[in-house]
Amino acid sequence: MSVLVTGGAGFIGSNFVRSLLAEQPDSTVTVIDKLTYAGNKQNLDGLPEDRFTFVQGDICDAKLIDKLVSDTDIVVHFAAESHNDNSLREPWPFVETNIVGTYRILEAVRKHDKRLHHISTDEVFGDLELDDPTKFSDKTAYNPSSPYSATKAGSDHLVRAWVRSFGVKATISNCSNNYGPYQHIEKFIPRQITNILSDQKPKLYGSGQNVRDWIHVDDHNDAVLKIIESGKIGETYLIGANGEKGNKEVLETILELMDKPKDWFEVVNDRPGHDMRYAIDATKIERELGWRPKYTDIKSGLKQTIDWYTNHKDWWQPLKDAVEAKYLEKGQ
Ligand code: NAD
Ligand code: TDX
Repeated sequence: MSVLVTGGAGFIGSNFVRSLLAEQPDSTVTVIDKLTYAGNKQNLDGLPEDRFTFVQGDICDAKLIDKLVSDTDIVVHFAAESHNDNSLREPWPFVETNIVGTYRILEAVRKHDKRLHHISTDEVFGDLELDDPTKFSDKTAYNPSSPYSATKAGSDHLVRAWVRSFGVKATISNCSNNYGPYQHIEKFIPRQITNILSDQKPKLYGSGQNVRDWIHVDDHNDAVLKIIESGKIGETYLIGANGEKGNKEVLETILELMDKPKDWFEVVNDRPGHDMRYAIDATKIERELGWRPKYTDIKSGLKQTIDWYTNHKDWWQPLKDAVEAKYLEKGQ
């Protein structure tokens, strides 16, 4: 099987490429990645040269995408602008990459009759109240809040329309918040770990009550592999690991694991329009595809992630000052 992975130099995509090449010895992978600020070719170091090709390019480039798609069996589409805070500062790259880029992929898979798996997020459903007993399922109505989640919602709608109108062979997955190695340090968990490693206080938005449903990146990618193997065309699968935790609680666990006092953090300006809570009901993928998360204890997953950032200072230290300067402009 030859697999075209878009956005494979980013956090989830690079972990996916490593898992795929290890678990499916007959597979070959081509990554197309623009190498935006979020992509890093080093994330793909050490992969077998005879089974792996890297192409630097933009998913909005119709000619390039047409050629790459024609040469592959399946496209796994991770490429996106992925950070909510950036989408509040400058929405255009989100519209361009997440919507126009997905359109280009869809037109190419339609022309060449190739299988597509589209990676999306639980944020397309909006948010839940803290005390709401329901969770998101594939029947939940879309109600995105930020420019990021609105453009991801738009991309999901395009995929469904291409399935129904043109018979494109696509599946979609909407996953909850990932954590693990190679996550950009602009995101919550690595930002706080690298703050502590730099002797700076962690930064909590607003009340810290907001809840995210955490999943280890390897569990997300195992689920994606299952969908590629046995997912039903046209279906949407929600991926989550029952990992609901308040931001303050996650931060306190990180502080404890890094031998800092529980209250060694600063409260900073809240994110405008900040979603309160996400929660995934993953029974469909568990029941229909037999997927189960392996990291059921977030504390041990966080410990592994802290160890990774502690041992990979060369990877993140060159980025740290610029990331923090950008947050400081907004009092965050
Ligand atoms: P990331 O920002 O770490 O990586 C995105 C990658 O896409 C980068 O390598 C970047 O260079 C590349 N890219 C951006 N624009 C591109 C373009 N126009 N052409 C080609 N490449 C481009 O993001 P991530 O956290 O790894 O997220 C990957 C996917 O998973 C996204 O679609 C995101 O919406 C989705 N997702 C993420 C999470 C999460 O918690 N991080 C949860 C659910 C879903
Ligand atoms: O410094 C911070 N302090 C803080 O309290 C940062 C960066 C974030 N937060 C809060 C905001 C959120 O409630 O932590 C929570 C997680 O924030 P992010 O890591 O920015 O993630 P989120 O906005 O929830 O979105 C993530 O999960 C869904 C990914 O970035 C998306 O790509 C994915 O779709």
